[in-house]
Amino acid sequence: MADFTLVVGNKNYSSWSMRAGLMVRLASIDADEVVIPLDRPETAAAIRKHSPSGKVPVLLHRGLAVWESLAIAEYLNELKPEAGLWPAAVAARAHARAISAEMHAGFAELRTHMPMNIRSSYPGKGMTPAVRADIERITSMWRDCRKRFAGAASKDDGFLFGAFGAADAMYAPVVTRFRTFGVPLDADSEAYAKAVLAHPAVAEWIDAAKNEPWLIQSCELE
Ligand SMILES: N[C@@H](CCC(=O)N[C@@H](CS)C(=O)NCC(=O)O)C(=O)O
Repeated sequence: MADFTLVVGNKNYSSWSMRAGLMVRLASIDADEVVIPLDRPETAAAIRKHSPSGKVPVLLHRGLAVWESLAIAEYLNELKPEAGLWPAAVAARAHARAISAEMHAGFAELRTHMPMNIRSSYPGKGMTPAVRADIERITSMWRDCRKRFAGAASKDDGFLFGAFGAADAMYAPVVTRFRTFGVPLDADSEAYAKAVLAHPAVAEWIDAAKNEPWLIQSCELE
């Protein structure tokens, strides 16, 4: 049994689980994984056994439960600062935390109208003026990060701050939503989306999502 356990929901539908799952992979810790299928009669009780908020993800470590995706990022960063979850430079680090917090707190229109569903394809659906505004804000942040911070990092693998980090994990489910809903992207955002999808931890999560047996009917659009 590993020292850590990450409790998540369906990999196909649970964007917050994906974020924490990617962060755990980045931190290179040995973690067991418990997947609790969402939207079933037994779901709430099963989650409550591990998570005081009644939500996933939750990271369990030596009697401690850490819930909320951003708190999990900070906990992993404290234990494994060498993993580079946040950028090394102070200004880049502040910016990475700000855009991650903006994701955590915002983009309700995008999240409502383009729900995460990795294995499905709904090109053209879900677009409204408010969703478009969310997409414009997100892609302008991506372009700005790439321009201001990625080139100045010690390593630029095509991600927001050079190397894949917690901020990229926060936006990875947005990238998969853009694919599910066939959202056309400008050239720089498309290059970033491709880099995210090609990252081994993201590719592994997507594969697992595609192979899950569960279906949540309310998340499947017509
Ligand atoms: N703000 C939380 C959001 C967690 C969240 O909303 N999780 C959803 C799944 S994506 C959940 O656990 N829902 C409970 C349920 O469906 O029963 C975070 O950042 O971790």
